[in-house]
Amino acid sequence: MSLQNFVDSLDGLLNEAKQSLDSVASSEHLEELRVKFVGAKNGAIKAVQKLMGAIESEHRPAAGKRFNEVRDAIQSALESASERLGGGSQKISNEQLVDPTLPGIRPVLGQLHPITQTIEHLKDIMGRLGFSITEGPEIEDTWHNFMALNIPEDHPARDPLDNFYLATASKQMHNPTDRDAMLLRSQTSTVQIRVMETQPLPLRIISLGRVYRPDAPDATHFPMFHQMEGLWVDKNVTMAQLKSVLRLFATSYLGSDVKVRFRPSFFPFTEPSVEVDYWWNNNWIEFGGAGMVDPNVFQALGIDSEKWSGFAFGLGVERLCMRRFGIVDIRDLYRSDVRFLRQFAS
Ligand code: FA5
Repeated sequence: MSLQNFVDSLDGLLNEAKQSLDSVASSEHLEELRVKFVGAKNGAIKAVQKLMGAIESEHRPAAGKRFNEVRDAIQSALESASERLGGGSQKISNEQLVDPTLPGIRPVLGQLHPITQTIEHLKDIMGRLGFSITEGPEIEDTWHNFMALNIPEDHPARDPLDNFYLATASKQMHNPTDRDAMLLRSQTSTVQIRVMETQPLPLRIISLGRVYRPDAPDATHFPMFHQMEGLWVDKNVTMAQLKSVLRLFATSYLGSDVKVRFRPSFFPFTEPSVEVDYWWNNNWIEFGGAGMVDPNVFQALGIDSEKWSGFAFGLGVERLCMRRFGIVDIRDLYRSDVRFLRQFAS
């Protein structure tokens, strides 16, 4: 076959393809034309390509060059026809995907739980009164939870019905009188002991954290709650200072109109001891206990009670939070109902 005849066949094919593709009016017809001209098996371009083998070898490079040009020209004519018919079947423009006139979606912002907000607030107030912040473990031994706090073996506070004693790998059931029996701490007063065991005197600390008691839940009780423990040990610390600190704290946190009442009470680790009430909703509500550190506690830790004196207090964080936010039922704090919690924006 001569080069000229081959080129004529190619040009004829290109003309035919262009004419058909210029007038194609549907995607179905376009697909038929694609198969007809460039189909992998029986496309017309394939048939012309086969003719190349019959061309004299010296003209084959020119024939190949022309063949490629025509094949590319048919390919781009197919693409233009496809675009003219709407960009093929699947192409959708970004403008079609996004409707900028729709209202935006407001992102859901989290916020701090009211108890977390309260803890931060209490730390802030007590920090300004010169107290530094310490922490202690929630799983305790009976030494820190009872013995060192002068709570004797037969004291009802150690009863298994009033505490969450733990089973450990070595023991299924702990005898509550064992020094190494473990329990979920029932009060943050454990931290008083841990601090006096490890830190040099004088000291002025608070510790905020969870405590656990098998109390039946009601409006003011929950089996897990938080306490703020305070401890001030120095030379000549007095009961008058204890009362001043608690009054200052109450007015800073609850407002200058808050009424504070101290009632004589008993705790094994303080002497004398008081209970602290604040006036709320036409009622006196007990917020915590306090007192002067009992000399027996100092002695258990090897501290000279003739030289050092101190006061300690433990306040219920939930009850403070409830007083400030006007929450009447402690259980609402732990229902995890975001409709309720969202009211207390931080
Ligand atoms: C104590 O826990 C003592 N450790 C406080 C103390 C510390 C006295 C230092 C002296 C020196 P009490 O058991 O009264 O005391 O608890 C203190 C406060 O925790 C209570 O006044 C109350 O506000 C809160 N509280 C007690 N039980 C619950 C409970 N089940 N749910 C919520 N708050 C509670």
